[in-house]
Amino acid sequence: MSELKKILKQKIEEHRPRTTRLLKEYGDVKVGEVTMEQLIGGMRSIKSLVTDISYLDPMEGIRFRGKTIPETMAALPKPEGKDYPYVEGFWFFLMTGEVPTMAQTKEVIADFKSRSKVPQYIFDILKAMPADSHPMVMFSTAVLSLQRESKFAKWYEEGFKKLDAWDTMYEDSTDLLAKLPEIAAFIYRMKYKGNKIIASDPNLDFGANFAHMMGIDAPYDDVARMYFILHSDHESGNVSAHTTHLVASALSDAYYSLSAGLNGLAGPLHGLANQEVLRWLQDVMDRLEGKEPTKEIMAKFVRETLDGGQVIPGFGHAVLRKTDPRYQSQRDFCLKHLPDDKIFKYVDMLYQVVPDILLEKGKAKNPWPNVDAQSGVIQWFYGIKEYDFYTVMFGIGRAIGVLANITWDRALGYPLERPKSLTTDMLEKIAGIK
Ligand code: HAX
Repeated sequence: MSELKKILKQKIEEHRPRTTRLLKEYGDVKVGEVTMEQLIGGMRSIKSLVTDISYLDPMEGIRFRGKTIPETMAALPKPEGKDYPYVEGFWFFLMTGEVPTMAQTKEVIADFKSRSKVPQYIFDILKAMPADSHPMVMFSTAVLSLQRESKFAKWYEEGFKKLDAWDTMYEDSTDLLAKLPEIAAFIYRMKYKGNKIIASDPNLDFGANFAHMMGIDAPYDDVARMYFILHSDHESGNVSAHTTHLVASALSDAYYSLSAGLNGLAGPLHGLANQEVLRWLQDVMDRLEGKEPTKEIMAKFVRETLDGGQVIPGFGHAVLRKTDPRYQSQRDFCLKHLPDDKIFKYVDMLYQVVPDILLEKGKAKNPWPNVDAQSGVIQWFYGIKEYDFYTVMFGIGRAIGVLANITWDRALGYPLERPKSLTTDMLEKIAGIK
């Protein structure tokens, strides 16, 4: 071990008890407007962001522009014979707060098509990356590499008027969103399907074209629509939304901002949890060598994971205090389309087993499943068994919400975000520790 690292290790070990003590013994002490616990513990519940695009109630779950998930799905225009709305209509709805007519939705579909062509250099960059790069690295790199197309960045160089800034931000956001399905499907087919790329079909809408480029038949087009809408927005404080907003607050354009947000989404405590659920279940199945787990066996694996100091992916939430309605919505889909699927049954068994164990352990504030517990099952059923790709699809959905948000950030002229930090010495002084 280098001298630097040795000293660092010693300093960390010396410092840790100070932070733990502040948190455990002085958590309720006020530091300005907030408590010590909020300051050290990840800013939970501090009201410090504004958005009108979605709101997350801890007990009810998400509302998009004031509508619950079922209300949103029912209100928006759908392709004929399909159960889920056009993504393009949802984009209109998130941006404006108004439910679009079919004609308005069709106009957005045409607009997306005119913006959807991905420049060849993006494919070249993706092909040049190491084949074992995580698909989220590829996705984020592609988004960042598109930055040279930014209309906002060019406009800024030519002279900047604060209240007009939303215009080019909107243009960039729409340009970028329209390209994401093709970029994602390219990554999937290049990485997992022997580079057999399927060309985009200009006659299809956002969800159907994604399904087509992935090479998966109906009803996967509807799965894609549902998945993108459900994952779009979860108010502003979650890591991906907050990161996108924070980076955009420096007047970085939509490409820089979304790429940063995607990097946050790729964390296992956030969007990567959907792949972790499948990885965890696969491990259980491997260890059982094909035998079906009983509830007791499943409980044993859950306890083993917790005793090993790991979290149970797909359970818990920083804000929600009940089962995530996005989980419920996907469960309803499973009950309709894949009620007998083996993995669905295992996930359902986890629902019966995990909350009681988390409650018994007494640590997690919310023992109930979140969006990520159920989403991988659906993808697996329709043939996407490469679970490290799941977060990329989450990323397409999340882009809808965060890009709408940063367009509004510019429109309302929100300033650079810059909270204040203190030192541990200062906190100990406030706590009255000698
Ligand atoms: N399994 C085991 N322990 C858990 C847990 C879980 N599923 N959920 C929370 N806990 C633990 C926390 O790790 C924490 O322990 P420490 O005090 O030792 O650090 C304690 O319970 C209190 O945590 P909390 O206040 O209930 O939850 P947080 O707000 O700190 O964290 C998380 C919320 C979502 C990160 C957490 O519940 C978790 O790690 N869940 C598993 C990962 C996951 O599913 N993430 C996806 C969340 C939804 C999302 O963002 N999707 O993108």
